[in-house]
Amino acid sequence: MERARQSIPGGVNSPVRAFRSVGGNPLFIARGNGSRIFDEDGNSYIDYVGSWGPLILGHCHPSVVQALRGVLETGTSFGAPTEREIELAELIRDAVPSMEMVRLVNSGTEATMSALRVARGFTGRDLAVKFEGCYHGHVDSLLVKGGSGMATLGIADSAGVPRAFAETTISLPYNSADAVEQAFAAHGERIAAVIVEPVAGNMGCVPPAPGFLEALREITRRHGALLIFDEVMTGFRVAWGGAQQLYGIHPDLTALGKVIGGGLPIAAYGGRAEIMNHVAPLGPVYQAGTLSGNPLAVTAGLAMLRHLKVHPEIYGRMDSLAARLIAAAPRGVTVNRVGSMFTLFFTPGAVTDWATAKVCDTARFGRYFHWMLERGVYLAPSQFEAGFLSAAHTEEDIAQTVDAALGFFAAEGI
Ligand code: KE4
Repeated sequence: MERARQSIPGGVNSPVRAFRSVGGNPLFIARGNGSRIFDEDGNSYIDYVGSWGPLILGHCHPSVVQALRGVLETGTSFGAPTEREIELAELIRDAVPSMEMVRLVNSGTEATMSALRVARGFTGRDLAVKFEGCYHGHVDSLLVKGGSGMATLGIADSAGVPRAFAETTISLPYNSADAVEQAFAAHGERIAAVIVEPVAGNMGCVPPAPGFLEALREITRRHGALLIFDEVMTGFRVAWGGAQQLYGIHPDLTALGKVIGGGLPIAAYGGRAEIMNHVAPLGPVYQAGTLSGNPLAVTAGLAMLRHLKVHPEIYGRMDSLAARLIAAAPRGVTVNRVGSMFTLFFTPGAVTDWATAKVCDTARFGRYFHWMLERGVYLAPSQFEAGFLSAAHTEEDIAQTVDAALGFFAAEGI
């Protein structure tokens, strides 16, 4: 860690990896296999981070490894169209019918940034609505927090974001359809899009309240704004067709990432053809990428998605294992779960938005995190993140995890 800090800010290439909110130094990981990761000291951990979602089949799944082996010596990148990019786009369209056209990019941030730009280009409007506690990558205009009132323009939540950028975003309480109505009443004709995590994962796992997504669909349609589902985390995770399949809502645009790359850098955005036809080279909205549709990443993504497609039973199995995992939670702890993504919140109250998530006892979460780590269980190093099961997790993994957690609850007297 000291050596890393000499060359890399905070010693990490992404802030959440630094263990800042739980204390201590991050582990340096040497390798992964199945449901486990191994640190440089040879310690083994049951992994509930899964690279923050991508590794739904676990580490080094044979189908992904074999597929990559098969293409390693055919070239790593050409900067030209390849057939397998079409195959991945077709597979995504098959799983997510609302994505009539798909553009591959390299990160979830690129996917949401591009979807927002297309929405602005298509509608000719500038404003966007997001929700507090939702994270859509480090897009300048989306790194904002809510203003004082429901309809006030956003305030930058990061240095380096110009006020003018922040003020193009209105940040509202998640699960509040009334707040969205108020924002549109005040700014409706200027709002290009509402972007939402259909199941929030970045304040911890927070499912949509009954009727919330339906309200977003109806309000945006009524005001001529677009509905963007940020399914970077939920895509192919909560169901084969993502949250939009689970809740039966058709957004205008969708952002995907994580799982579709099989652990390599791939993301995508897409939606109705009449909207996506505005993207260069067809239309006036510019978006590009040197490594977009990279042959190695596409190969890994195709292998993972094809495996998921022929093994739909994986979702049911992960669902029942996850249900067993969280059954151990005591009364003083609130658990939210959608399929194989879940969060234990150290608060007795329901967690339905950022206001109810942020009251969690984060110091207790820090103790929980380290207690579990010492017992070979690797959790997301923040109360405000989702945990993930994979197809590789076993009954023994669950039993070991539950045993360690029960020990913590007893030690803390909850
Ligand atoms: P990336 O640019 O990190 O690939 O994706 C950004 C993103 C967009 N949308 C959603 C719903 C996301 O969850 C993310 C990224 N998620 C975080 C963890 N919650 C990635 C971990 C990190 O930042 O290192």
